[in-house]
Amino acid sequence: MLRALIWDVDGTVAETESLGHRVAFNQAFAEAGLDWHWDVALYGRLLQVSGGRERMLAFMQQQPEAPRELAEREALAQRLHPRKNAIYADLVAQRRIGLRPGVRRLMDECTAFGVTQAVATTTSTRNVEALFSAQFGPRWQDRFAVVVCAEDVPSKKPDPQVYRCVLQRLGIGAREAFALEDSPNGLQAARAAGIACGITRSVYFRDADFDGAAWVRDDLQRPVPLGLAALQQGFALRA
Ligand code: XBP
Ligand code: MG
Repeated sequence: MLRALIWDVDGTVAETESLGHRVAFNQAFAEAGLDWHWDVALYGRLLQVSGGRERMLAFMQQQPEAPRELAEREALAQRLHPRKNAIYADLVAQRRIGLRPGVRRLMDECTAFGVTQAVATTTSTRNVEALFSAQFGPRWQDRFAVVVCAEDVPSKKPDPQVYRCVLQRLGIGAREAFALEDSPNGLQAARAAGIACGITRSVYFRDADFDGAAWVRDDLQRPVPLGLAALQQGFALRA
């Protein structure tokens, strides 16, 4: 029986990677006097690494002008990351990035039919707060029983830790949940936790391999199958 729908945030709820995080990284680099610019294609490759701080470290490994010592690179990433997130928070507060099609409808439908919702993301808490308060208002937390972010789990997707943590906090089994993701790393994380997962492909993952997904869609505009139990609960969602 479906008891909880678990949302990824970046790429799934909104196109935050291309329109938000990438832009914010570039601004943070420029402000720090670094001659680094992540264009759309490069950022797409860098997205193989989850986590903004980790992504910067992976990039620096291949940058001749990056600090040579690992400790220095880590210190630089540590310094840039909060600034990047502050820039990102400003961008989403201005509502420059909207929800992807069908997201609000599906969330509202879950609320109406009593399906618990949760968040499983590798982004920072502050980023979720910024996006969701801009889109849903100051009481956005009422929509979600559990929100697990980067600060809560040390290992990022594709590690299943974030999903295991959500299940534990909800007090439900993997087969009672359904995850929504946009990326192969996210799919892998959900599946490794034993959770069925539907894919709403974001711009960077249009051609990615989503083997093991319950279904793959370009967006959530049309009703999506969330399992038989959802139908029994009277969902407008269908297979
Ligand atoms: C999201 C991420 C995050 C964001 C940036 O992945 O990997 O790193 O790109 O956020 P997912 P931070 O959608 O799979 O959860 O800079 O706060 O890490
Ligand atoms: Mg994502």
